[in-house]
Parts: sequence; C-alpha cells; structure tokens
Amino acid sequence: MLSPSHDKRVVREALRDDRMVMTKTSSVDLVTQTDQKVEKLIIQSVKEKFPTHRFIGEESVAAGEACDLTDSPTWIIDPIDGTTNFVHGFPFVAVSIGFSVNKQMEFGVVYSCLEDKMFTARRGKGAFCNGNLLQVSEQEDIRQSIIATEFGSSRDPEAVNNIFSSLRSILCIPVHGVRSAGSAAINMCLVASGCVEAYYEIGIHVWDVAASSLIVSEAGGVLMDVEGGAVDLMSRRIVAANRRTIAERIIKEISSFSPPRDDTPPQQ
Ligand code: LIP
Repeated sequence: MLSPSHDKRVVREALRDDRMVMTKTSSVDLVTQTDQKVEKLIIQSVKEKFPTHRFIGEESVAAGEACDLTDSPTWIIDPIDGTTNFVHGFPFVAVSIGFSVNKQMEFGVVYSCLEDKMFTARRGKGAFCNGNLLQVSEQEDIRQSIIATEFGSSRDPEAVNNIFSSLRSILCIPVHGVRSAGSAAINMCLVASGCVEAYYEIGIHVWDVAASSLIVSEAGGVLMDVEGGAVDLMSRRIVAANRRTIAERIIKEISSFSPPRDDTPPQQ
C-alpha cells in the first residue's frame, strides 16, 4: 500500500516541477499530470489488495468512466483536492480518499500535504487529526462564526450571481468572517477541527467531499442539502456545520441552484 509519506513526497516534489496544466470542463477547471499520476498510484495499490472493489476517481471520471455509487465497496478518490492551489503554489492541497459500502461512508482520509495533517474518520469511531480527537466548534451564534465557502469552477453568469448573492446575505447577517481554503476537503476538515463553524458550496463533486463528510459527522457536525433535508453526495451541493441551527440559518441565505448531478452522464 502507499504510505502517507510517499504521497507527500509525490505531491511536494510535483509542486515544484509540474507545470503541465491542462483544462477539463472549462478554462478554470484545471488538471495536472500529478492529479492523474496520484490517482493511478492509489487505484493500483488498492486493487492489489481488493481486486473486486469499485472506484470513483476524479480523473477516471474525467476520462469517461461512470460515476455510479452502488452498494458495492467503493473507493471515492480525489488525488489532489485544490488543483488550482497546487498549480499556483497556494499552500492548501489535499489527497482525499473515502470508502463506502451500501452507499454509506465507512471511513475517510484527507491528507493536507503541505500542512502535513492527516485527517481520518471511521464510522462510529470518531474523527482525528494526526491522531488527536477532533470536535466541532461549540459556537451557537452565527454572528460570532466564520463561514467557509468557495467560488467554484463555473463562470456561468447565473451561477456566479447566485454565489455572490448568497455570499452577500451571509456576510450581512453579519458573521465574523468568510474564508476560502481553495479545497473543499480542507474546508470540511476546518469545520471538523472547530476553526470554522460551517462550510457550504454548490458545484462540488462527490470526490471532493466523500471522505471529509464522514470526518465532519464523526467530529459531531451536521451535513445538509443547501435547501434543507439530507445531503445527497451526488447532488453537488452541501452544507456542513457544527450544529443544525447554524446550518439552517445559512440555508435561509443561500440562493440555491442545481448543477448537473455527478451520476448523470454528460450530454454528448
Ligand atoms: C475543487 C474544490 C474547490 C471547489 C471546486 C473544485 P479540485 O476540487 O475542492 O474547493 O470550489 O469546485 O471541486 O478540482 O481541486 O479537485
């Protein structure tokens, strides 16, 4: 199996050397050779031990593989979450690996490569960072909270308007601050760590949040859809918060929209 130090070396060395930037769905949806290399390394090493398991990997889906979450044991992989950060040397880049059985997350690992922080969670067994137990913030007042969100990789004017409308409403609650780490997985781990009270985004993918969704819930947090109700990891929408009342307050301010689901094949 790959070791975290091996992953760290691959990503850190590439941070200096990999300047081969390609684009996927738009000119701001970036991918590098390192994304592809790390995903191949992870899938190969898991397959050696578990040949019957299934995979949903960001770069495999980009290359045309199906994005179906079934009841079978499935590894959900984002080889580099924060690819734009990686390309620019902005220091928040993570490898995210979640494992699901019967469509339920069983464990999740997010390795924040430059911070050297290993976030882990197993269902029912708590969430940890470098072995230390994680607990979400106890803050009850949204006006004394920091909220994380992202601007995503769509520049569709309607989506951008919705993003800014939500941001404006949330800032004006008012909250103490709004932050963007540039990696959904790291934003979620910040919620689990108690540094920020909530994170929301429309436009993420299942591989961005599969592992960290378990890390948040095992740290005592809640996950919801941006219109309320249960989160659906294929819907590309998520609110993660330290408590339900904070999540519900944010939901009131979000101008929601529905990007194409991850499990809908792209139109030809
Ligand atoms: C990215 C996220 C980022 C989000 C983008 C994208 P990538 O993942 O982590 O926070 O705003 O929509 O999904 O492409 O770096 O793996």
